Amino acid sequence: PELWSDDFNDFICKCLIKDFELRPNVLDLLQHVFIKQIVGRERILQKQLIELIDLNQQIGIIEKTRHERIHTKKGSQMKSQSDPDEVDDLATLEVLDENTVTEQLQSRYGRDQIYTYVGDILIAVNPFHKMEIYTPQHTKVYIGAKRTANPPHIFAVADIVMLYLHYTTLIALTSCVQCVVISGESGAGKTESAHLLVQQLTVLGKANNRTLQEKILLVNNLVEAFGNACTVINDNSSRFGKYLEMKFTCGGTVVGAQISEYLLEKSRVIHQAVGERNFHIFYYIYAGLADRKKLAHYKLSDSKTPKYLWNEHIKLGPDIVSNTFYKEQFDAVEQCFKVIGFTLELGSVYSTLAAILNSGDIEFSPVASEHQTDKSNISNISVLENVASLLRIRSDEFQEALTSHCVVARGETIVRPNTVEKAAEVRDAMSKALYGRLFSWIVNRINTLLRPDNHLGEGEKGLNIGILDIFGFENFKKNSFEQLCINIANEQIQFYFNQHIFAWEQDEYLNEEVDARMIEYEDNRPLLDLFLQKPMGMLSLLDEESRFPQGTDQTLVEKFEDNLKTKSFWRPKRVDLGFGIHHYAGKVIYNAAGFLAKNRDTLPADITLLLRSSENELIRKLVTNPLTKTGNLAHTKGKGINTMRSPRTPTRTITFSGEHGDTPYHPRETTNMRTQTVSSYFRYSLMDLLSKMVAGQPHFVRCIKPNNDRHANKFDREKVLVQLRYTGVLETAKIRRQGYSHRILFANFIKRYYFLTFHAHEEPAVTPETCAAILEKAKLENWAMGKTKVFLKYYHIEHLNLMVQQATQWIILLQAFVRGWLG
Ligand code: AOV
Ligand code: MG
Repeated sequence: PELWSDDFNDFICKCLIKDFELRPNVLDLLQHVFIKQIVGRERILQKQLIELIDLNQQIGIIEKTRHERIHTKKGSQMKSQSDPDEVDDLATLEVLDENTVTEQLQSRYGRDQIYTYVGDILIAVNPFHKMEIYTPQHTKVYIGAKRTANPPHIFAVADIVMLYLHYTTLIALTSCVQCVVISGESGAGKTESAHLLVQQLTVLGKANNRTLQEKILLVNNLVEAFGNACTVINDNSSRFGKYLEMKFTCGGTVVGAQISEYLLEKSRVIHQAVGERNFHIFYYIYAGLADRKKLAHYKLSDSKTPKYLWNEHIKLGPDIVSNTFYKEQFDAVEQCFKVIGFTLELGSVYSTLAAILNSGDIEFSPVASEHQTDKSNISNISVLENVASLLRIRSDEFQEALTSHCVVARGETIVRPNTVEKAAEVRDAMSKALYGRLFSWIVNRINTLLRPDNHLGEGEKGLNIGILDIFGFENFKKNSFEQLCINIANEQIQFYFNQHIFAWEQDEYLNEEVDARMIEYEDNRPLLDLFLQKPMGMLSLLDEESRFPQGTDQTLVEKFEDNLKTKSFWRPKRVDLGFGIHHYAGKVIYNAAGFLAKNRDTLPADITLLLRSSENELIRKLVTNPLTKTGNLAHTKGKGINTMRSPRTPTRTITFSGEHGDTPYHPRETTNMRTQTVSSYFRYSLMDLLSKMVAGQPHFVRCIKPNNDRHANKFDREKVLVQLRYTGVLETAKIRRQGYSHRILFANFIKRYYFLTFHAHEEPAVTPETCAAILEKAKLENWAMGKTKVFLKYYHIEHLNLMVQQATQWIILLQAFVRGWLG
């Protein structure tokens, strides 16, 4: 046929597709037809083509051998139990029980196969040692390869996500947003997985702009220096939730990134539990500034460790300032700042951090006088002056704001003294607020610097891949308000997973009258209600009690006990202020001490006003500018924010929290400091996050922690089993084997795939028969037809998508080469 005509494309397309499973044959053909003719004409082209063919042949060979082992073109081939060989996909196991699944994971882990699929979900077992599976060669091998062609890998997830993204460019059928949800308990490997994904996605996103690629890679490092800390579970534990969105043009080139941060654990700034540390950045800056002989400039001393950094291990300054790792990290963080584009503000950032460190050392003493025992004084005025000079505020006003407060009564302003405890509270509240706002400011600044606007054409919305990495489920010896919030967030993510994997899918079988067995799964909805319902949920009760001036942590726990009548909540005996919750991931005993104060989280107006008068622009910004989130607030406003629609099944809704008509608000957008509480902000944050996720097509990565000791090569069966149970891995495997994870309207299916079977100019009728013809031609089995939709298994869609991709890729390639060859 005539070159570049529709018929020519059809011809090429068909010969490629026909031999899809035997790609080397196609390559022979190519070599035959093209290389011979190129010889002597275009040496460079020839070389390139051979390289490409080499690469594809390599992939093709691995593909062939692997292929036969797992999925054949007939679909999923079940492994028999007697087969000692491991499977890459648990959904293909013939015997699906806890034992077999754990055994599989264990034997794979023993062979350093940390990744395993459960259908389209990736399980990652933390190796706790450096693995040689993230090299540039691995990057290459996983690009555009069929999933079964290579061992399971996080890079393969990146590829699939990208593939989905490309479809949105071809035909805007699915949502333009892909969303990778990484879950698992603390220390399971979520943050590492998120890094690896971003790494692979920047390669796939062909960032032609090297600096942009570099910037995006550094974003995680930067925010983690400020938002991560050492806990007893994880030396690099995320103390905030992070949703990183990578932005792409419709052509698939990465052009920017945006981060949303959720619920930073600010209390860590002023206090850390036994065996834990403050946020990394404080140690980095302390050591880094010492290294540069700049401690004095920032009013720090190398012999006297700031109190906020004290813990049982480190009491002495030299331990930190001589730490070379910290120094290197400080240089690295500064490099991140500079590459991303922070410039003039760096000095102010350091001053703010130094001011926070110094604040912790301000001490108060009671003023001994007959009448006023509740008054306090600053014991070390020089420290206070240091903080004032770092913050560029007046020290006399600062002293006043710490040791007294204004009350407005009957139109009159009265100044009341602060007790020593109260003054220390104000000091700590300021430190927490400054840090929290600094963190948000950094995130906002990154978002401004990496905004994709300049790279997208007029009116071009672009495509979007979001990666969610939150703090994992935690159960310490002592659990406080922070753990409660963290665990509620995980509970919500688990709920979202259940909705997607089980509830919505099974509903559709009923609606479409498709015969499929229903899978039982653990529904954690009652638990979410326990926390989030209004007015009687835990967070509402907490807010209510926080509003009572006479409320105490004791009255709070009593209130919980009186109102929360469910098996999931109980009061353990012999634990003062204790209460227990049976979470999806296990039982946790909380201690309510400090709950009310932590929830109120008030920054006195006097301090705010004082900071607003700072001569430092950054400080002023932190307290005046409403730092709006990147979150799409408008999107949720007005609608009744608590119910979100599933994009796939418009009739289903997912309930987040509270009653209908609740109005979300952002604490930083309101000036009324009295009404906001951490829990109401938390509720809003969760909603904001979920509204983003629900709008996208999710992909799940489930991280598993093989042991509690962070040992390499140690697989604690019991530990793993518990995680498999609570994450519902077994049920997931069952539904992935029996169910149909993809449901596509006939018309959309035909629009997307007809050219695999029909001529480009043909217009096949929108009927189940046309769909069946396409599926049969692709040699797929085990699909089902509903009333309006085609029901496909996860591997069907992979197969089809890859066919389309290969076809289009090769067409483009051939066209390019022939064009070159024709001269
Ligand atoms: P997390 O994000 O799930 O915990 P991390 O991603 O921080 O857990 O992983 C904890 C540690 O496990 C890392 O610091 C690494 O030492 C190790 N690790 C995890 N994944 C890998 C991997 N693929 N290869 C090598 N080492 C790995 V938390 O943030 O605490 O919930 O709040
Ligand atoms: Mg983490």
